[in-house]
Amino acid sequence: MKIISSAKYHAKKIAIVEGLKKWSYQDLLDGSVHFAACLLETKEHLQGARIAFMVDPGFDYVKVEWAIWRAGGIAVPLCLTHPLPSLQYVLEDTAASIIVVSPQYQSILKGYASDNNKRLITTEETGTANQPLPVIEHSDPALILYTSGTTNKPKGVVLTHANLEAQMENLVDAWKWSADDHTLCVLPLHHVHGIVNVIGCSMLAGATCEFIPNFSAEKIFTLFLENRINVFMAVPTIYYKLITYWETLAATEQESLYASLKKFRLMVCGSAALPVSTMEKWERISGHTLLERYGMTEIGMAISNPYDGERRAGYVGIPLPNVEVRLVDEQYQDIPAGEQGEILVKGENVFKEYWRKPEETKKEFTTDGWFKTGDVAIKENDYYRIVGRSSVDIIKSGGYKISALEIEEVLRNHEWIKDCAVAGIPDDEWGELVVAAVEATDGFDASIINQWIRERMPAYKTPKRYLVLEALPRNAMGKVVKNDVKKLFI
Ligand code: MCA
Ligand code: AMP
Repeated sequence: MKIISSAKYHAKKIAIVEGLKKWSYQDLLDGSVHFAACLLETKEHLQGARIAFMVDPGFDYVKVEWAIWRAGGIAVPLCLTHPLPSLQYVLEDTAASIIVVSPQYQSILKGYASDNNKRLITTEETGTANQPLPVIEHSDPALILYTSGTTNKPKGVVLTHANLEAQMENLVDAWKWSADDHTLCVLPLHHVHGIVNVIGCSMLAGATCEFIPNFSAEKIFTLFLENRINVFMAVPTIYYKLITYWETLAATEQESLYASLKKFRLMVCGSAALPVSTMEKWERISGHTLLERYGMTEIGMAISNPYDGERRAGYVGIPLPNVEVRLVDEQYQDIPAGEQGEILVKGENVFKEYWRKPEETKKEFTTDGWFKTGDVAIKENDYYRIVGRSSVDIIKSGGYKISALEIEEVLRNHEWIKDCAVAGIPDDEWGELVVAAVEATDGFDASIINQWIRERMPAYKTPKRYLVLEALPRNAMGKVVKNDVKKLFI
């Protein structure tokens, strides 16, 4: 694993910072060897066993992730804010045999683990240092991440070590990461953006990655003012929230921030469309032109504005080196220049398969091996611009991908709801807001429904607005017309 050889090369450098605590790459190497021994017990190789982990961002997270890899397991990061049923879905779908938790999450999963015969261990446990570690092949699966799609339940995306290395190396080269960089991680660590772009790239480059436990505009600006951090990556909603907070500051504080932000080497935005207004405002307050890029759980990053050349507002840029991109029509034929088409992607960065879903995997690739992203783009003067998605059932809100069908499925279980249609509507802050139109029975109460669905789904997946209808708009085939549902809310 290149990330391990790079850590050995940078052994004395500071890898991780959490508040006043600091760890070197040597600490990470030692910590992950000990924890790998603990995972292995008497085994020589985990042989691709799925190891789920619910660990706070920081040293322990990276230690556990590397330990799973070094012991030959597949890492399955769990979302720290998901309710038990969502965690259970991932644990059951992957058939994870071991669950690793930060001590404070033990109580959430203890009952589940003992009822289901799973080994539950905390990050505090440790094994012996001299246990030999297995040889890890490039083609071995390394990570399973869950992503919502056009099916109602999320699918597990299997990424191999080769996929992850290709994704990281492409970005380290394209964005000129170096061992002198110091980044701040504020993103959740069950998605590619935080795992690969922030932690993976900084670790591969021998840079320093600083962590805060959760998003706080105030805390982020306080750290920026200390002039250590020079690389930052976030979703558009985060830049929007930072701008909103900046607007509440006194002029002197705004000036100090400008002076600190101006010194950054790189600021990147992605995971959802960056509104031109957000990009322009950020440039005014920081003196920085955000670098927007386009990616997906299944492929990592594919298209990026250039590090050195023009960063064009409203565009995601040009394909990264080593990533092939095509725009095609509905028959998967190349479209004429200047027309819109679905983005197809090929390269070592592209995932291996959906976990235990061979049919779904096959459906998402063309017969000659191109991955169908479902995103529609147009190429103008060599730069790609994302114009939409081929499925109205996929919503992107706060940088999270949300399946409208998954929420509808849950809503339909409530006795007050005869039928429903969930859609995303444009919103400056969140990108899209999740809304639901429902055919309701007497007694329907939106606030009770909201509470009810929150107990079953993470808060960000719950509809923010409901519209009570007698009948949903349908086409001649009796199917609900989602675009008409969206119009009802705008
Ligand atoms: C939260 N709230 C929302 C949403 N999310 N309201 C509307 N729409 C939403 N999407 C509400 C909550 O219900 C709550 O309301 C209030 O906002 C605060 O919620 P909280 O979760 O505390 O929000 P936050 O802490 O302010 O977090 C916002 C966030 C977070 C920092 C933007 O959503 C985030 O970290 N997003 C990043 C996701 C990400 O990394 N995606 C990358 C995946 P109330 O108070 O009423 O309860 S995509 C990817 O990896 C690909 C490969 C790529 O291209 O990068
Ligand atoms: P996920 O499956 O959570 O990894 O989300 C991937 C999806 O996010 C892509 O298929 C796009 O729809 C969207 N996305 C990522 N980056 C951008 C961007 N810069 N502009 C528009 N959409 C984006």
